[in-house]
This record gives sequence, C-alpha cells and structure tokens, in this order.
Amino acid sequence: MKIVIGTRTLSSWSLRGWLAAKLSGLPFHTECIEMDSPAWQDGSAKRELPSGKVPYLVDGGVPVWDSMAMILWLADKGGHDRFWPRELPARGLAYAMAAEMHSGFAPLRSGCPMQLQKRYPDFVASEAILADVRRIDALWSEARDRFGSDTDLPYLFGPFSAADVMFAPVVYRIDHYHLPVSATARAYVDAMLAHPWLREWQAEARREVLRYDAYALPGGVAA
Ligand SMILES: N[C@@H](CCC(=O)N[C@@H](CS)C(=O)NCC(=O)O)C(=O)O
Repeated sequence: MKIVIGTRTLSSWSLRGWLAAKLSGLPFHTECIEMDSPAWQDGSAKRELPSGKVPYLVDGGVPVWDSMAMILWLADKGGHDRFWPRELPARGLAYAMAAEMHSGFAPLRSGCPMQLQKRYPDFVASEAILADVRRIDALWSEARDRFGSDTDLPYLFGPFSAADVMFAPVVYRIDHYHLPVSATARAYVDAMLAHPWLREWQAEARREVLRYDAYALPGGVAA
C-alpha cells in the first residue's frame, strides 16, 4: 500500500490521510510530493493524482483518493473498531463530527493555513474564524464530556479514532495561531501534540526546506 502526500509542513489533508494509514495498522510506504515547487504549481507533479490533490492511496492497484474515502477504505480493511467508537451513540457523533470537518470550517482552513515551521503569536482572528473555533471547541467538549472522559485516554472518544484523524490539523492551527479555546479543548490539543504519530509527522516537517512558502501568511516566527 502506498500513500502519496504533499509537503508535511503545509498539507493538512495529507496529515489526515497519513494518520488514517497509521490507524489502519496495515503496512504502507509514503511518497511525498513537494508542493512548494514549480512542478506542483504548473501541475506536472500532479499527473499521477486522480483528483489533482493529495492525499492519494494506492492499495494493490486500487486507487483511493480523498481523505474521507481513505478512512472508509482503510476501516473496511483494518477493522471499523480501530477507526470508530464501538458504542452507537458515540459512533454517530464521531461520524457527524468527521463529516462536518471534512466539508466545513472554510474560514478557519483558509484564514489559518497549516504551516508547521511557523507560529503566529500576534495573529488577529476574524469573527468567522472565531466562530469556527467556538463550534469546534463545543464539538470536542461534547465528545470528551459524553464519551471520552469515561476512559483513561485523552482523545475525543477515548482511544485515538478517525475523529482525531480529521481534527489533527486543527490542533496545529489552534496551537500555531494561538487561537482561544476552553480548558477542555486545550487539554485535548496538548494530548494530540504529544501523540507519537503527530510527533513523527512534526519531526519530518521540521526537516523540510521550503523554497517559496507561498501558502503561508506573511510574518510569523520560527516554530
Ligand atoms: N477533499 C480532499 C481535499 C484534498 C486537498 O485539497 N488537498 C490539497 C493539499 S492539502 C491539494 O492537493 N490541493 C491541490 C492544489 O493545491 O493544487 C481530501 O479530503 O483529501
């Protein structure tokens, strides 16, 4: 199984796809396409990608693109209980949260692009970004209060699940743009930042050399 990702520093959707591959427990190898490059900009680096986007998974000749399709496919192969909470009420909330993240929160996604080598301590968030953060905080708090806090594990539903996969890039945005969140959400952010898979991704990202950094907001300080 091969997963094609974009530059780790920048590609929030690639992080989701790669975490899903990790969560599957299946062996895979990773191929990284440099997004901060002329070949990405002129489209030549995207020829292999069915949708022209990363992440992209190829499993024994079966092409699976889009992070949500990858989660569905990998849950079929690796086991749904690895990906989603076992109890139906928790599973329903996890599905809804993952879907809302996949299709929503455009102001947060476009206003705070993922840039793992930079921090923006003086970032001034728009009201639309703050509204997204409040909604995400409420979702995280509901998952933690209703389902996560019964367990010893600090993730949304206790064990690390597909819901955490979907929100992982938001964790970095909250941390790097210093966005205001509740104590429950901050504890979740800290737990996610300490997760070995996020640390592995972050360590690889720190080694990347960006040429233009065209996706980043101006300013910021080295992370
Ligand atoms: N809905 C897709 C979104 C994938 C996506 O937008 N990926 C970005 C990189 S993070 C991309 O490849 N954009 C194409 C481009 O920049 O030209 C998914 O869930 O995988």
